[in-house]
Amino acid sequence: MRTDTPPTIYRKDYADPTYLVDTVEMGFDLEPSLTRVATRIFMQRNPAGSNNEIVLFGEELELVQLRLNGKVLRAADYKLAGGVLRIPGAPAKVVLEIETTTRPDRNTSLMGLYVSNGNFFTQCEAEGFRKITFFPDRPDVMAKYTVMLRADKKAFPVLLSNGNLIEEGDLPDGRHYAKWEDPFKKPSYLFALVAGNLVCQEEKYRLKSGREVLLQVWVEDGNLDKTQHAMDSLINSIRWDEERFGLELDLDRFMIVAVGDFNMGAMENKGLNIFNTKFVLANPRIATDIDFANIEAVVGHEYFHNWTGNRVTCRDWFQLSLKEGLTVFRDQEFSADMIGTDSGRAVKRIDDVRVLRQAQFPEDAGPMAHPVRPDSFVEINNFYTVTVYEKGAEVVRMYQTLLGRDGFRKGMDLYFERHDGQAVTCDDFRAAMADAGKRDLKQFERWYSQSGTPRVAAGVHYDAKSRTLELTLEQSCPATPGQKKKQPFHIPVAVGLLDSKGRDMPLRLDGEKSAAGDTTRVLELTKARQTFRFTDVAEKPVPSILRGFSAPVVLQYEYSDAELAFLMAHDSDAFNRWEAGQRLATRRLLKLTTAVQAARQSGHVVSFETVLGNQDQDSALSDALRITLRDETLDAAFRELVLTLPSETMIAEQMEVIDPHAIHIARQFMRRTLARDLRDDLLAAYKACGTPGEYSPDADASGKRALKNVALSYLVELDEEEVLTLAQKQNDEANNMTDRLAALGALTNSSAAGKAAALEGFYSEFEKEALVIDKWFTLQATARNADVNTVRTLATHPAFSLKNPNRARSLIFSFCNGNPSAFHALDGNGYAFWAEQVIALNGSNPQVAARLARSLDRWRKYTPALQEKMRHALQQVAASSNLSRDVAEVITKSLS
Ligand code: 0A1
Ligand code: ZN
Repeated sequence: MRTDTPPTIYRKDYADPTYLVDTVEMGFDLEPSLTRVATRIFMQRNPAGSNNEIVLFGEELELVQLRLNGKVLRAADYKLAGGVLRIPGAPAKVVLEIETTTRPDRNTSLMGLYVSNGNFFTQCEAEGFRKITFFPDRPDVMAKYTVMLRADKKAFPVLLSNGNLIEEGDLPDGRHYAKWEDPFKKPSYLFALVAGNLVCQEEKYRLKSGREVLLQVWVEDGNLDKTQHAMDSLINSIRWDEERFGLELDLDRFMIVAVGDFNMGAMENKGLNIFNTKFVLANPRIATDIDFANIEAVVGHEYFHNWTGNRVTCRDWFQLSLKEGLTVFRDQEFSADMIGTDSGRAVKRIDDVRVLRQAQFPEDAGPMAHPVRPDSFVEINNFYTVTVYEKGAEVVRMYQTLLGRDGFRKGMDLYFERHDGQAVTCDDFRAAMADAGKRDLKQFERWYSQSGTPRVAAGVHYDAKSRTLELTLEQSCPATPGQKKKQPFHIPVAVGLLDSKGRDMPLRLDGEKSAAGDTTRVLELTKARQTFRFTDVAEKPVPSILRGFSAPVVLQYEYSDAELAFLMAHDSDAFNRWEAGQRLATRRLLKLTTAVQAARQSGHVVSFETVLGNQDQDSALSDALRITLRDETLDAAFRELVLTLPSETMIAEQMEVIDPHAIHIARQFMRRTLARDLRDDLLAAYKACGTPGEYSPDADASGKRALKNVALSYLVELDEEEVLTLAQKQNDEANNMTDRLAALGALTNSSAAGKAAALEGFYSEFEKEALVIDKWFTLQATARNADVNTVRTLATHPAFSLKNPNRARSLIFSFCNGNPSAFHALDGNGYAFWAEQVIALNGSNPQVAARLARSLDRWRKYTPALQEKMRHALQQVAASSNLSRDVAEVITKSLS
């Protein structure tokens, strides 16, 4: 392990900046091998600062010259160490001029200024601006920027930066320039420039106020047939933010640029959003329904940041969820509103909760667990997490649940009224909500300060004589790193009661004059244990608790199988209807998993099929799924969700000790059983949803495709000629990527004769479409018969490159995170492969490496044999030299 342990940064150590910046003027002479940057910073001493030392950050920069108020500084005038440049004893008003050079074409970290496919791009969040120049690179230093870009005109015909283009022209020697001015103050992490050979689709759009704005989507030549959906999504986002939150686009020009090499999804740079191509480029030929939906969500997300993040930003990086949790909540609501129907909203809600449970709950239970507002970090890049984003969004959603939609809007209005143009904290946001809603939200603060997923155990007692129902809720929260004991959370629990016919009963709480009109009630659980008494309850009800997933908790309630089937058939709350099915399936899957383990232990297993087949034959799940599958009053999208079994990762989370192989065998057995039990209904659904027609990504059409394709995936489990022919036909005739990929996946996971040819045909057809080739790699890495050797072989394919994050994710991450039974092979070869890849990535791109490093962070949850091998692999990474701060933090925390 590296000896110089990187320092930990603590939230409690926050100190105001010593100097504030008014304006920044930058000049770039862009050349891939050596770019010169001249920066002029107009700064003033901050009255709130503690001294007169100017503190600037700079990394991987060549410092050419430094001038303070016109005077060249000599080495003795400042201190430069560990990426920090300090100028002590500075005057109250300072003009600092800095000349630096960087080498963009050697920048493989994709932070700061880098080259992708011959074009220049920047990525400055969180601390990338310091790779461009020395600067007080912290979000609470906000300034106005003017940027001059100069470059060779032929190689880099397009020159973009934040704000408005105020001047452009030619220079000697075939060079040209463009000058950009951003009228708004911004933190340095929102700075951006793009230079290169790009083309754009543009549209003029009239805002509600009547002002006209110019919208552009920039891509590489040849991709203009893939920008319409992003443009539509942008226009819908602009309209939605005006309507739902009264927030108008504040610039005259708004640009989106797509880049093929990008560490994350996209970036909200002021007026110049830079996107991973994955979240821009789409047409029916290359993109799936999920891609279309993701593009809409990410375009919305980045656009919504313009207010929640840019106009009001974060005081420090511990407050990251202030902008991220809020903006994810906004993009979730946007996507839901774009579907428009109640059932569509429910489908979106289920999707979001699935992500939370699949990724965030495990994080919150592992060694990297942290509060939504962390107290410390080593590397901030490691804290762009599902906790900060998705749990953060749940926390914001709870304000809306507690205050109501109108109350939440009032809170948002007050937040902007108070803080526009400022860098603030999560506490400021909470205060705006509390003040606008006249509510005491003090206890609510614990959602920001305590990590871990709370448990809410429910118990009911019905007394027929007094017609009362007592609902007792008891909360607890498991210990997490650095937090042994937790205080009670303020938890909104939405509850309804179903009568024996499955209808919602009127709800009247003890002490109320009459039942409220609403048949869902939000109870506020604030103590460790609380009892709520409902009166006038005519018969013993089946409770529907945590409707709409009203809080990010685990609900513990002992439903009988019959009650779950009843809720699946009747609950008016679509989320809980789906939830009941998941509970039923999980219960059965856990039983089967235990049976596999027992059989294995007994030694003489002929076939698991026989062993599991002898399990008590329980048709409750098949029967309940059949009812749902046949119910045409339900959206196809909803039926697809009900039919989809909890993932292997989700099942693993329910186990004390994770046994990936037993889980896999059990789940596969259940899929085959369901396919057999539901064969005719699945075929009928497949045929009913199978009218191709012209492709549209709308909710109804994509829902039908989803149902059709989940039916197909079950049916191929039967390995029948008839079904394999269907899959082959769909593969050959599909007019869109959703159906094509589903068919290819079905074939790949079957014994179909044509599967190798289908894979090859797919590759040659889409060879030029990088995003589709990513899908090709993923499909094979997650295929049922894939093992580490499959992946090793694919890694030698000429189209594979570890340097491109999307490609690395498509193969390596997909295997390590998306194929648990193969990755966790008993021989430990999956882990050895993982260690190699982490070490390789650490050298080129620490951020991406650290993400991969997390694949083993829950190693202590696994069977002893696997644990031992995982620890070995972790130690191997720990022992390697030149470990980045990013990877070192993850590995150290995993092993501690
Ligand atoms: N703020 C972006 C996320 C983002 C963070 C870091 C990045 O580079 C390392 C890039 C993007 C968002 O929430 O969309
Ligand atoms: Zn964001």
